[in-house]
Amino acid sequence: MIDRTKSHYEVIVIGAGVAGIYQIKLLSDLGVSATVLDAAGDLGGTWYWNRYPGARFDSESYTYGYSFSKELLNEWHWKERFSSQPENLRYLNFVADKFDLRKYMQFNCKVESAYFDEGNDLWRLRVNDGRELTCGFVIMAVGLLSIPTPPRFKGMENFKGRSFHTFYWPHKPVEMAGKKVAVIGTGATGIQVIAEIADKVGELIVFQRRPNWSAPLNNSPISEGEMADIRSRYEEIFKTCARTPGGFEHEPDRRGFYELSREERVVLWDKLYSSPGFAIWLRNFREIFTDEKANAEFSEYIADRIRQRVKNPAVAEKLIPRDHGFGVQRVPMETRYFEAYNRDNVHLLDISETPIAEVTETGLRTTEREYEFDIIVYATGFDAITGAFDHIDIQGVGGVRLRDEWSDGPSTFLGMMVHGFPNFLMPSGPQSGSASTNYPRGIETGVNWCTNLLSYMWTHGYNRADATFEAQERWAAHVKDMYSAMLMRKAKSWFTGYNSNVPGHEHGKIRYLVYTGGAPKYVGQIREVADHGYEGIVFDSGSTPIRRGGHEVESNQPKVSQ
Ligand code: NA7
Repeated sequence: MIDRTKSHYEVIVIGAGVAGIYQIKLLSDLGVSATVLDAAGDLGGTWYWNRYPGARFDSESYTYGYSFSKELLNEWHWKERFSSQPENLRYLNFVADKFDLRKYMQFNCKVESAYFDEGNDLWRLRVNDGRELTCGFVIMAVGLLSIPTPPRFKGMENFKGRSFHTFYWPHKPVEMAGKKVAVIGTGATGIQVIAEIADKVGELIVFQRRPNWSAPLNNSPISEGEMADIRSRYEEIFKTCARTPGGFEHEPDRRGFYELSREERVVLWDKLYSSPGFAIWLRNFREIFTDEKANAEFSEYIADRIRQRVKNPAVAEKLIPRDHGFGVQRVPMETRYFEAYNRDNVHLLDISETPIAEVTETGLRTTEREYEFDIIVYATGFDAITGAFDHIDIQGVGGVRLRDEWSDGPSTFLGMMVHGFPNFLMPSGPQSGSASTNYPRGIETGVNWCTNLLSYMWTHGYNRADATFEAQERWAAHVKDMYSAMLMRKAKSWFTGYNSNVPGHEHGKIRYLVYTGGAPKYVGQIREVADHGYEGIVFDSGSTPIRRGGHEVESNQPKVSQ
């Protein structure tokens, strides 16, 4: 007989970042016996780890905060339109303390394996401190970009100076004045860090393999008066986010690209170039995402902007991407990034011409020559979206390993469940809406849906929920189908599963990692599944009552609105 009353917890949440904090808030509201495990020394996820100079939102701060509590919205003052890492971490701590959530969290707890005990409908989790913890449900709030991927250069261990991946930027300030610094990588992270440190270091050499399209963030402070105005409009702001594809305030320009003259298009683009945040990407014509010719014309417009900002024409040309158009990869937003290359102490090295051959004791050697450095910064990205799953030995029914199931790319039901892995929920899993949306907007949707599913199970006395193979196949096919209209399907980017530092993730074989149909469509579909009694999920009943905070109680839980 199934006896879950002997489990340590009803629910274990893995990850104390943006999703895990909200998830434990809802579980604590329901009085469920639950804990959050995180490998880090404290809460915050992405905002705990990424302490590199220049780390900040590209989302408008007031669209990034949680929307679930009016009181919280009224209490928190976002100081900048695009808030920086220290402030973001303060915010998450403020939320955890305000709702007294820290008591549910266990830090320095790295989950090494999770195994589904079929006889008991229990998950058995092995933690790095030697404990085995059991629970009825596992909720994977592991983040999208939480497994950093340093390069695999020969001799990396020999370097005598300081070197780190941006994710592991030291907690104590790094002395940079007068230092010779190398930055490897020019994605969103590299672009933020380069722009921020250019005038603070002795010498900076940027090792660029491929440039990225990038445009001004146009950040500004938020005064008390402006914050009061934002507070009065929160409801409207979140409504706007809910109806836009990316979950931002930015809505696409619905005029047809080809209905306007070139001059009229440029009027819009001039305006967008000086507008804040992702406007340049998401308020643009929709054809930018789907039509090669429209995309090429706009990319050339941005290329001219780069040429105007970079004094040395040869350097400017190197900063202009040739292998992809604007916006088919995630667009990094920048603050005086291109101007950094006008400084005498900043040099751009094209390592597509002269690749890095090895790391030496004193610096880096390319195929051309050797360079000496005090500090080497690896801004080389992440094993995105599935990496955090692959790093835990997850075994479902019949001992099947999730990492084996996903070796050629993930297949999920709604991005939140995997067939053969019962009671295993992913509020921001691969193929979910969260992965391609303003993250907190996405995870609120995912966490609400997962919590409602749990409440439904508790109400009906179900012990086990598993997505059917057919439902999963349909979802995975739908996700793949959504990619077909998008230019991004061809991109060498983490959205398509590319990462040159992870074996098997080389360019050429697409992984359908994110839901590209837009947030409203995604929310509509997951809501429909719930409204139809969770069609596509098979439930099993057992005789054991559900554990709440150590008590066995009957359940009739209220729903969280989707
Ligand atoms: P990205 O966007 O994956 O960028 C990684 C960068 O590092 C990119 O320019 C890569 O060049 C470069 N890279 C990676 N490995 C190497 C090696 N081995 N040698 C040289 N250059 C390398 O990661 P980010 O951290 O910048 O951004 C990730 C997300 O975080 C971002 O989209 C935001 O959502 C937040 P490549 O393009 O592979 O030639």
